[in-house]
Amino acid sequence: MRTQFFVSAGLMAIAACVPALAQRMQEPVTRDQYIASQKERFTRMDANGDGVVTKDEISAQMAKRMGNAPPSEMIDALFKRIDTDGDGKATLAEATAAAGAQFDAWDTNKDGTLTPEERRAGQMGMMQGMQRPQ
Ligand SMILES: [Ca+2]
Ligand SMILES: [Ca+2]
Repeated sequence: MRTQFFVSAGLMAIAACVPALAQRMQEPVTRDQYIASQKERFTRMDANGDGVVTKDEISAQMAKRMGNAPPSEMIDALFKRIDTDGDGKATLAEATAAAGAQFDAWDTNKDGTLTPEERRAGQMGMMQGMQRPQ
């Protein structure tokens, strides 16, 4: 009886500690919310704050998040998605447009919100697209 009490108290403590981020991922996001979150991400990646994100900055940001730098093909593929005019610089305007296009592609039932399932499916599709040989 006593043991059971401690177990459930422990579970409650864990539930209380679940990061807010994980909580956010559980909820559907609107197009505006999605674009706003991608803008935030862009700002974080723009390490020197010049309003332009380069491949090096993306690589550095991903290395920070994943512990090691991803392969350069992955960076190239990611970068190409944002740098639509191909001048080697990803601007906030390009990132915003890319986020909108990504939302539209991932919102498969076109209800204007992206559910965690739609997001996961979209990310899976993106990963597969990156791994596909040219
Ligand atoms: Ca560009
Ligand atoms: Ca949807």
